[in-house]
Amino acid sequence: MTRTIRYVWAAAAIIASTSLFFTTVLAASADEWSKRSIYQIVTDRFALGNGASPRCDTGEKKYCGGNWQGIISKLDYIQGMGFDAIWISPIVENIEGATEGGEAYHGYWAQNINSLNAHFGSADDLRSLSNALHERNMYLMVDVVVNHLVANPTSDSWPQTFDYSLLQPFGGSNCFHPECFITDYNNQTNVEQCWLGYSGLPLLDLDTENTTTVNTMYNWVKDLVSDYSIDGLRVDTVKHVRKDFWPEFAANAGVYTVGEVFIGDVPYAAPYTNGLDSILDYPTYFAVYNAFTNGASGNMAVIADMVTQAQNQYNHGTFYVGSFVENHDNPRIQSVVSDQSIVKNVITWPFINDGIPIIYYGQEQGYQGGNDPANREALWSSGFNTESKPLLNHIKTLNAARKQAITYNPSFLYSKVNFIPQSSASSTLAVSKPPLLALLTNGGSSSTESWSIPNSAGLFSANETLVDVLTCDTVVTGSDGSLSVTARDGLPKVFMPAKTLSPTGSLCAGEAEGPTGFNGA
Ligand code: ABC
Ligand code: CA
Repeated sequence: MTRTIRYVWAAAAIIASTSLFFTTVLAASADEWSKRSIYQIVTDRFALGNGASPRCDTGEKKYCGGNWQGIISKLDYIQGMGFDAIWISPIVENIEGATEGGEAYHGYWAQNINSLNAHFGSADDLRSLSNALHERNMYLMVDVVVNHLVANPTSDSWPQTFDYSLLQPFGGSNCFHPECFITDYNNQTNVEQCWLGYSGLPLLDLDTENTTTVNTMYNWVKDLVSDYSIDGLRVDTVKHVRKDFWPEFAANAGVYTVGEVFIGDVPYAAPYTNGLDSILDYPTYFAVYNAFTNGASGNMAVIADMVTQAQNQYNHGTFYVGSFVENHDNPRIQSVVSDQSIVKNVITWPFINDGIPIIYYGQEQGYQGGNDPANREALWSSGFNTESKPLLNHIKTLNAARKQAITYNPSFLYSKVNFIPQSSASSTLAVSKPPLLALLTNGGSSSTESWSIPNSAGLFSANETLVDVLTCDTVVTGSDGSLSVTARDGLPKVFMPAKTLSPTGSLCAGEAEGPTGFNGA
């Protein structure tokens, strides 16, 4: 009897520790991330743990007070929009005080990679964030920088001098490339071995050809992921480090890695998808940005062309790319476009494209900041309003639609979006990945646009009811299964067959024809 009880206790202890393990560590692969949807946060600008709303002037380039406890306090806000992952700013200790470029509030100017940025909180705070996310089955993605560290110059003579002992754990000029600034983006050695920045604020370029330095970085990333139960990494400045550095870095990370290769060109970007799991899809970003922000001269056909190139040239195609339309380095869409129909089209893009959607904090609140630093506004000044925020609701619906599509179609995540040719190719786009069909336009709210989907596209059956999940309006296909849509509002449309929606689900339940209770959303 005693023995049986002991066994029961032992089993309970194992179950308890196993479930503890699963709630605190989700370290996730590219496949696991591909189902997710990411909310990108600039930690200093998102929320304060004490709920305060200090003044934050982006132009001053100073710390405004956001921290990891602040993120914990607003997880309902993020999850409520349907996101199940966040990407936060780099977490390590940065150069302190004012530099010529302001303070290191963004986190990209590391000084000691073995200690945390105290402005954002303590190691316990970061672990609490990681645990709080995992308890909600959400993932934590951390931004990491390998390419450089930052110290103020100690003399203005050339080459400049620095107190290398501040740069830990490297601590010597022999761990860095000799000082030279990048002058020629067509010369890859120059891009990799010269320095970002300028003499007023140089980013000291790590010697990633030096075996000791390289191994330090490999060990560092391994420990970082395990110390804070990180589920994925956004890797900074990837094109500034030789390509064959990355495979072993990714292997040591052991979680999904998505790299920043800031370039508008697919052939240039593609090789980086071999070393890391994937990249942030900048080529498609530029195509989308240009198509929607140039009025009548914007060309939607370029988007289809770019995505097709990416599908064909990236390793794993576009299945693991980060798909985004705003971030902290580029002007927000609403800094250049105010027409809300166009804005809604742009926001629709990452959710209907291949890959993992990423929304940059503040887009849901209609933020309008232009170039860095204006695009790093404090989110607390919005009051985290979830009422009367049309873009927030738009994002929530799109997250739900994508989740429902993933649930409905088992091969959704491993199918490529297909572009159905349209007669007005520069102003309309028909993007299909069953059960989603998105009709987009850059025409704006006073335009009249038409789309037609021939029966040869093989998408629908005769007289089939489709629901635009953004409005819950319905259309019915023709007797041959073709579809014609004309609209005078310039709004995006995301159609799903009524049979793929549930009468008890969150998406247009009144129009749904799927089985009751069938709904992932
Ligand atoms: C500071 C100031 C800014 C000022 C800048 C020069 O210095 O705040 O006002 O304009 C961090 C901070 C920044 C800070 C920088 C420099 O450090 O966040 O505020 O800017 O001190 C990553 C991060 C980024 C971070 C760093 C540095 C790197 O996302 O937030 O910045 O850790 C290059 C890098 C890229 C980097 C980006 C900011 O700069 O490659 O990794 N982002 C061309 C080049 C790109 C270049 C880009 C922007 O310009 O090819 O390499 O990115 O400078 C397309 C072309 C592209 C072209 C674009 C503009 O057009 O195909 O090639 O990109 O069509
Ligand atoms: Ca470099």
